[in-house]
Order: sequence, then structure tokens, then C-alpha cells
Amino acid sequence: MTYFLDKIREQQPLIHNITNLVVTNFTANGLYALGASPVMANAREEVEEMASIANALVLNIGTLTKEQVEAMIIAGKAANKAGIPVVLDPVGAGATTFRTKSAQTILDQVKVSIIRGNAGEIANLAGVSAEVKGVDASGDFDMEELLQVAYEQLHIPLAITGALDFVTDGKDKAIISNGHPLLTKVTGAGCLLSSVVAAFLAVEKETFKAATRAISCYGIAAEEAASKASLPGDFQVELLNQLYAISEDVLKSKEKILVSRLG
Ligand code: ATP
Ligand code: TZP
Ligand code: MG
Ligand code: MG
Repeated sequence: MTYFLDKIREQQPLIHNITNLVVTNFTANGLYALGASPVMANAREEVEEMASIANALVLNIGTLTKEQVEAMIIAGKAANKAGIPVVLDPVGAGATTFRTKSAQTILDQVKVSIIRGNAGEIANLAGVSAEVKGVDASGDFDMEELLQVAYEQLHIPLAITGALDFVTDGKDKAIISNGHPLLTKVTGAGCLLSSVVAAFLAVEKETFKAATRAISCYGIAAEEAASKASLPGDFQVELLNQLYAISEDVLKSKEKILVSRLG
């Protein structure tokens, strides 16, 4: 059984991130800790070239500008041409019209491998009205129903995260119960997870398997971090340490993944 972690460490895939200015440094450090190789490149003039040499692309709309949307579409098309996976993190979709429309434009023009977001963001993208408080999910969702309805609407593999995480590729469904509430107390926990998903996709073609294992791995690293650090600042640093220290043996003993057919 492979947990894909050793593959990441062997191959050190290059992950091209077009991401927001809040989480750029944390994301790069998290990818390094995991064993991947991050690069941040945003300029329209260079993204095609960068995506063409990368092993996966992350499009994160957290602090979007019109120019950045254009860059994301250029990079996304280059990634599609090169046959590398593309992860979309629709940060704050539903909070403003610009974010929702931009995410939809990206989805119209780029073949996205998986969307990773919170329930409110995915609901809004799927046309299900839902409250989004800035970049945070708010309100109660029937996550299983949302997973199904959103997939039927979008026809793109989905990872909807929160206290429990839900993944589907339209056929199978996984519920992952690894993780820790301290992840809600540091900014960029979701954004880094989207990039971690990209790193797993870079070494494993089956999106459902790769995303499920990535989310479980990240949740376990958070559990390990929380056992060593109980305050948010310490936890943020410890999460990087644990992404570095985690082994496939630890994943094997601690993963909590329930897979079933999508109902
Ligand atoms: P939001 O802005 O709504 O917090 P996000 O983009 O930060 O969304 P999350 O849904 O918080 O993304 O997911 C990031 C990570 O945090 C995932 O690994 C998820 O499992 C974990 N997580 C979020 N909330 C909890 C919780 N209450 N308990 C355990 N893990 C959690
Ligand atoms: N504002 C714009 S992007 C961003 C904030 C606070 C970071 C969001 O990160 P995450 O991972 O979705 O919590
Ligand atoms: Mg969060
Ligand atoms: Mg987020």
C-alpha cells in the first residue's frame, strides 16, 4: 500500500502556485516541508512557461485582481496542454460577485482536476445559495447532500473541507475525519491544503485516491502538531515540522478514511 508521501519526497514535484498574498510564504514552506518544490509565479508574461515545466498547478483566488484572473487562465491552459493537474481553491467564492464570477470564468476556460474549498465556497460555485463570511464558511450544511448536488452541477471532482472532509469524483465518496480544530485558528490552513493536494496529484494520476490521501495526511500532521503545540502561533510552526516529520507508517496507523459509492 502506498500513501504517496515517499513518492513526493523522491520526485520533489514542482508545484506552481498562483495564490494569495496572505498565504504565499506559509504555502511555500509547507510544500518544502512535505518534500515538494514550490514556485510562486503570477505575471501574465511568465505563467505559461512556468506551468509548462511544473508538475501541478494551483489556482487560488484569495486576493484576486483582474490581471491575476488573466494569468490564471493562461497558466491553466498551459497546464491542460502539458497534461498536469490543476487544483482550484475558490477562496471566498460567494462573498463577492467578483470572486464568484472569476471562479466561474476559470472553470469555463480551464479543465480543473479538483476544486478544494469550504462548504460555503463550493455551494456558491454550484449555485446553491449559502452564506460566506469573508473567506470562512458559516452556517450549517448537510455536507453529503452538498457534495452530491455540487458534483451534479459542476461535474468536477470536489474536496469540501471542514470538521469532516468530503471528497468525490462522481463515483466514489470519501469522508475523512483526520484534522484538528486548531487548523481554524491559523490563516492559510485551507490554502496550504490545496497545494498539498496538488503535490499528491503530481505523483498519482487517480485524483480521488490522491486527494483523499492528501487530506488525511494533512489532517494527521495537524493532529501530531496539536499534540506538541496548543497555541495557534506554535501550532502553525509545528504543522510545518510535522509535515516534514510524518512518515507513511504514521499515516497507515492514523488515517481515518471511509470510502463508499456516491449515493
Ligand atoms: P475556512 O476558511 O472555512 O476555514 P479553509 O479554506 O480554511 O476554510 P478548512 O475547511 O478550514 O479550509 O480546511 C482546512 C483544514 O482544516 C482541513 O484539513 C480540515 O480538515 C481542517 N479543519 C477545519 N475545521 C476543522 C475542525 N473543526 N476540526 C478538525 N479539522 C478541521
Ligand atoms: N483573506 C484573503 S485570502 C485569506 C484571507 C484571510 C487567506 C485564506 O486562507 P484559508 O486557507 O482559506 O483560511
Ligand atoms: Mg480553515
Ligand atoms: Mg480557504
